[in-house]
Amino acid sequence: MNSPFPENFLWGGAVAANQVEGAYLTDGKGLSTSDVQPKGIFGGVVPRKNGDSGIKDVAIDFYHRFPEDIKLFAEMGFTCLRTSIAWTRIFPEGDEQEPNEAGLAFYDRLFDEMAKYNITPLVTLSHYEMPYGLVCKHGGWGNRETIVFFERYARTVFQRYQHKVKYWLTFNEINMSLHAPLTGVGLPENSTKQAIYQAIHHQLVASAKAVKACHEIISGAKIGNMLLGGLLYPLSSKPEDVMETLQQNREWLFFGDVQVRGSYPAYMKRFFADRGIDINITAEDRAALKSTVDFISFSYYMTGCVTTDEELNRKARGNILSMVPNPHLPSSDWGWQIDPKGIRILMNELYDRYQKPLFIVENGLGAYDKPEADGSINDDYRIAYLNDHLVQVAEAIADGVDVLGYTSWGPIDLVSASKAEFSKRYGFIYVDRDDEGNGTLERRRKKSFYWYQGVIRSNGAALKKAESSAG
Ligand code: BGP
Repeated sequence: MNSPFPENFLWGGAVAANQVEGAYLTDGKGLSTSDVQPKGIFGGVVPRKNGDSGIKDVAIDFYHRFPEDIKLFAEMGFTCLRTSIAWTRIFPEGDEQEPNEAGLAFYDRLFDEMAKYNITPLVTLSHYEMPYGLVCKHGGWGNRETIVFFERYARTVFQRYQHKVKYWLTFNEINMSLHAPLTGVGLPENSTKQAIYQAIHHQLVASAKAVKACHEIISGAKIGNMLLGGLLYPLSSKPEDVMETLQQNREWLFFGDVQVRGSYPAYMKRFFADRGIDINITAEDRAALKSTVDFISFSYYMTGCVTTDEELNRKARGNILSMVPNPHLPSSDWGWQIDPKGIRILMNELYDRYQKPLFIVENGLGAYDKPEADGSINDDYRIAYLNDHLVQVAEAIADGVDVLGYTSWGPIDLVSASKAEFSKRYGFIYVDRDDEGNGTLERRRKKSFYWYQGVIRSNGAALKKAESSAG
């Protein structure tokens, strides 16, 4: 097909500090909420002392090997790399007055390396981690004071990297806090909805303050929010199901509504009242929320269905978002339903709702890869998945949606977020490591590496409309 992607479309991949860097206590880094969840965000807390082992402690050793990895990304033609800064490298406990210079210096080296290849950094301030010190000593985001600590951290990195980083994101998948309170807002997993929403409120204020600070400090910067694009369909055309779907979609769109529109949407008044939730919002908070994002970024992996049928809901309970499976879609090895058309629907919905540019900052297929006898990895399933999604991104662009770029999740194999597995691979680049942490960490190009290189080189013209993994 001819390229429907704009000339300056940013192509690349996305990683997160805690899933690639390793070096979890190196150069003065403090313990993060990710470090105390060695089995992932759904694997529980293991209070740990220095030296305990967990697969993320080394991850893929990006901390030391990033020059090799950036070179491989450049070989694929990346014009953008999304990564995050580990807050604990900069403020190890979270409440210090002065930053840790060794941590700041690391990201200087990383961004300089990217600049060598003209790779634009897209940097998340907080990707599924915060200083564990803030959780233990201050009660995480439940405490209003955390806004002050976060703003100090955000201003520090904006100052330091103002000439190197122009694209920023505030909190990764900010709407996940309801499902993973420790990871999202530094609260215990059994926290009440009241406590979680108050913490979320503090985080939304902090996000807006970061937007303001970014605009003040960095000329020409663009800063976005980051939503888990959890699009839900009604399972049936019953009006009850359609209404319930509207409500459940609002539960995650609420975050975007605040971050893009600068105030709480009207529907949340009833939502909170029905649940006996009473949020303390000060006049100062309301004023702060008025600093709104420049673009909307989101992750997209799957869609789900909503029903008011109690029996079906009972059966579905237990999966991450309590979604009911869609009978029309296949699933990945991990049971995530594959829905390429869903990304086009989601993009249209978000653009209709906000009229702000979108950035797809995560999308990909977690799958088992089996190296052949000669060591090659023929991941045609991954190529099919990505191809089909990108074809739908192109359709959305043709629909009129303004899109800044696309960074696929995990361009190099990394530790999975939900359960800290290594066997769930997303990469174009294979990393020799297993779930137990064995392996040489050697990097190898998979078949998808050359495929993505061709897609980027042709600015999307090499995508195949007919190929289909699903849907
Ligand atoms: C998103 C997270 C990522 C990433 C991805 C895939 O929710 O932002 O950090 O890991 O999901 O999930 P998983 O790693 O569990 O397969």
